[in-house]
Amino acid sequence: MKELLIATKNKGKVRELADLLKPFDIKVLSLLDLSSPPDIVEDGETFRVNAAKKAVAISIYTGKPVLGEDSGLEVDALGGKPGVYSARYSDPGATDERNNDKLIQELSGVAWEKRTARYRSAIAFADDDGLIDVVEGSCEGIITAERRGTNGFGYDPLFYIPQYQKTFGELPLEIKQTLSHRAEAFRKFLKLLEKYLVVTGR
Ligand code: ITT
Repeated sequence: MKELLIATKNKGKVRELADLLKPFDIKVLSLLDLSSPPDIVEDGETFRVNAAKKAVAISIYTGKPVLGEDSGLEVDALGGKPGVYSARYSDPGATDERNNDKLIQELSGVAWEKRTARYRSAIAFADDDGLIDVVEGSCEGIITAERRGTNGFGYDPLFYIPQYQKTFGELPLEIKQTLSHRAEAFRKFLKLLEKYLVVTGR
């Protein structure tokens, strides 16, 4: 397999997934490289369903093997919100900036020990024969009261990793790539990919 298409328009995801795929001899493309990819309605109730929708829709459209990823943040004090709505938490046209402002506001006054949260990622793999499988990863953290650091994307400046006493906004990409929800799902995806390459002979 010479090419893997990643069914996302999120530059932060493309950067991390392309970096994880660097050791392999695979050209990485994303929806940012296609001129008018179809819109995918992310109306699934789980990360798994939305990831599968992305992978299958883009695989049907291109006829290529596709990785679809759906992810988000579950905050315990908010009953698991924003969850599958993480990208559009503040409003339908949300930005990372406004999403972070809303999260800070919703958690104002909540004690440190009650600010527990986790990122979740589901990675789906599909080709022109349909869905191959979906795998998942998660990463535990604590939501800070203020932004710290400018690395990463999304909620990273607010996502504190106790082991390092730093947020993903402060930690370098190399560390995030060993700990993150996406990295964990990606390690499972690699096993699917290995099997796929053997079975299909691509
Ligand atoms: P695509 O659907 O095109 O992949 P998206 O940004 O809409 O892009 P999702 O629907 O999966 O992707 O939403 C994921 C949101 O969850 C993302 O926009 C961030 O706000 C948040 N998120 C997920 N993983 C994250 C990470 O590693 N760091 C920070 N925020 C993350």
